[in-house]
Amino acid sequence: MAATDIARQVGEGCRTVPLAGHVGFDSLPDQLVNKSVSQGFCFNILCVGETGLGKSTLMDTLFNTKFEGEPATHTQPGVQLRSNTYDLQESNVGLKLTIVSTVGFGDQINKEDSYKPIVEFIDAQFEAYLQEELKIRRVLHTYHDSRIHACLYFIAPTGHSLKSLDLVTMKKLDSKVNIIPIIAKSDAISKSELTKFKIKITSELVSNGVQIYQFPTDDESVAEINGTMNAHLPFAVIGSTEELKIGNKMMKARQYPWGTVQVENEAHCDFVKLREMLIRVNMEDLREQTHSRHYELYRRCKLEEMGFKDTDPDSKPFSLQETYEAKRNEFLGELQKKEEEMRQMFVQRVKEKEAELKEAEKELHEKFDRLKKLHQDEKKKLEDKKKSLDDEVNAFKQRKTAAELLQSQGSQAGGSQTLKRDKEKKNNPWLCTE
Ligand SMILES: Nc1nc2c(ncn2[C@@H]2O[C@H](COP(=O)(O)OP(=O)(O)OP(=O)(O)O)[C@@H](O)[C@H]2O)c(=O)[nH]1
Ligand SMILES: [Mg+2]
Repeated sequence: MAATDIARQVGEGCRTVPLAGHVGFDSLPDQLVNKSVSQGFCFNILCVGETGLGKSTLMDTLFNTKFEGEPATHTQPGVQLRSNTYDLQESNVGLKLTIVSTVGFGDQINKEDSYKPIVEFIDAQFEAYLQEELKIRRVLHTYHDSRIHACLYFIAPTGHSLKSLDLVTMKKLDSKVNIIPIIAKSDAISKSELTKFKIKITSELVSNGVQIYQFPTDDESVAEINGTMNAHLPFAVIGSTEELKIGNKMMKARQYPWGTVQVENEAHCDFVKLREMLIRVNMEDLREQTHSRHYELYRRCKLEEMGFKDTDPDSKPFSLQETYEAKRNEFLGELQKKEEEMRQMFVQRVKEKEAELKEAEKELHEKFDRLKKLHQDEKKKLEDKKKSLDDEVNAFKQRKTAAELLQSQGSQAGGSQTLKRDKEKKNNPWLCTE
């Protein structure tokens, strides 16, 4: 490279200076590559699709391995996300691959909230990254970035049109993640139907304003292939880990009684196109778009929600300190307001309780007075009764004394007559006394 070629001009005030010889900063790109390779890469794929649509099989086929994972049942009460991370190595490049798969998607009768766990999962990964970024001691170079870089949306090979669940879910996700729609198990649909199905899906996505990921065409080296591939979306894929001998080569294929479908045959399906676009050509762009577009949007909304702005109403730069102070004052104001409300409520409650207690006290007093009066009446009645009984007893006693007196007088008179009769009986034993 000529010395003059190396010269750079930055802005108006910069001078172009020719170099007299080799300096060495042309190795900067190599330094970057070496650093990146030694640090390793990470890539996170989210597979959204109904149970049994071939998500796990496609991942196994894409990465030419067998990842763990049990098939899901159709009896899940709601949608869940299952995440697994693997360390992969190809040549000297290390890749931390995370595969997140939906479990139970489309299995519920009411599918209204099916997209929510997916949106929440994506947001949670953004939030974790934002929290790391906002830390005083942040270690972003060793941080395991779990943000979703690509969302493979599995469309059932119905041959008709997109289900409303697909449209709703994709619409909710399109501002958060790079969506690559794929027609799953495309061996279940005939070639002519597939062409119509692709057109139908594309027109439905456009008419519903769903933004799917477009392979970038701004880089000259990949503009042509990416432009061609954009026209092939959604890719119709087939997955299989089974290897069959075709000709004299072992190939991934699915064998049927009437023939064999070759996964890597472009005349049979778009698997190779998907692998090329997702892994070999655009992996870095997907990572970049996730950071610069989707995460940036999340971060902006979140920080604005927290009260941070870049400029104040007079277009002056907004200082972090001022924002913090303003937010703190707002928070303290709200706290005071809440405290005052609680105090008022407490006073009100105390007053109510006091009134209730007073009322109860009054009722008790009235009851006491009533009972006291009742008691006095009762007492008076009893005293009257006692008095009348005493009088009766006295009268009885008097009558008794009089009767006893009479009796004793009577018995004295009766006694002298008996004596006279005894004497007569002695003298005359035959005298009858009766
Ligand atoms: N015809 C056909 N069958 C496929 C294809 N891919 C996978 N299958 C079969 O579909 C069945 C389910 O595949 P999985 O990969 O377990 O599906 P999944 O989406 O991971 O299922 P869950 O994890 O249970 O939701 C298996 O029997 C696969 O062999 C395909 O491209 N075409
Ligand atoms: Mg699975």
